Amino acid sequence: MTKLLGITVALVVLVGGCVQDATELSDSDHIYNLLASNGTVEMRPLEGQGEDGDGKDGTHPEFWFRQLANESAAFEVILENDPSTGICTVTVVRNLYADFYIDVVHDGEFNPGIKPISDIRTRRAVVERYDDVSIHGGWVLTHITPAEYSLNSDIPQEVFIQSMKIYKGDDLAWECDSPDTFYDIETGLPVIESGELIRLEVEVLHTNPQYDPEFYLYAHGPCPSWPRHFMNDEGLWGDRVASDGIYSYEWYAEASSDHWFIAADIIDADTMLDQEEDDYDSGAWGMIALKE
Ligand SMILES: [Ca+2]
Ligand SMILES: [Ca+2]
Ligand SMILES: [Ca+2]
Ligand SMILES: [Ca+2]
Repeated sequence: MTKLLGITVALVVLVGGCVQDATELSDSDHIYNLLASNGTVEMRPLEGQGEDGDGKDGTHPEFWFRQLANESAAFEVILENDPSTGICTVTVVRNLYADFYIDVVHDGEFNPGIKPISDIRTRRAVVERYDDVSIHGGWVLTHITPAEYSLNSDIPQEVFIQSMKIYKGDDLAWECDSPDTFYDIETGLPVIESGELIRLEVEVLHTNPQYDPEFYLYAHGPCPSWPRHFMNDEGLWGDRVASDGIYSYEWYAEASSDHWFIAADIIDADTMLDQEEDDYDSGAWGMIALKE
């Protein structure tokens, strides 16, 4: 049975004038509080500035970035089975309202158009209840899937991420070819050390290509100078084989005080080639990468 949880976090609840302590919360409340406090389930909004691409031949915008319009901490948790069994699969859903600033006029001036973004971010998780109920009623996070970013507007989504691989040097450190794949949070997440040579390889799908290039693809992560860099299939910047459908970006991981979030972010060329039309079309996958 599927059950929707409220979006308000309540560590103590008032019932009939009495304050109940955390041990009287329901399993649903405990699971929500666990997920609200665990950074591993974070789904970052991929906002802010970054590298635009080569920027010189006029085929890329002069500037683009997403700016959050309304980012509350609220999210929705859908329980996929009865938590009384002691193990529960959940879906975590978080909306994203933002503006897509895009400037395609290469005149050295920032004179953008703005396209509205309405996205939904989804990831699934497995939680298990242990005997020690002192924290979150005994509920512990054990597995997560990647976060998947999809359009939540009337515009049909035509661009999709199909796979992600993270290499450390020449060694494959993490891979995913379905956003429904669960990863053990102790042993299955990518772990990255500052200064390591990282390569992200991505495969994508465009269901209705109209332009050449068909889309623009970006890596988000602990990259140099900007948190976002253009990915290519032209044998450049770490791309091992040109024109094989595998897009790449390679970099030395920047230092960070927090865990990283690595995402592959595809934007339709139709969105990127003008700054007037209300046609934002994008998809992304993102995964937490633990700091070693
Ligand atoms: Ca301009
Ligand atoms: Ca390639
Ligand atoms: Ca367009
Ligand atoms: Ca489109």
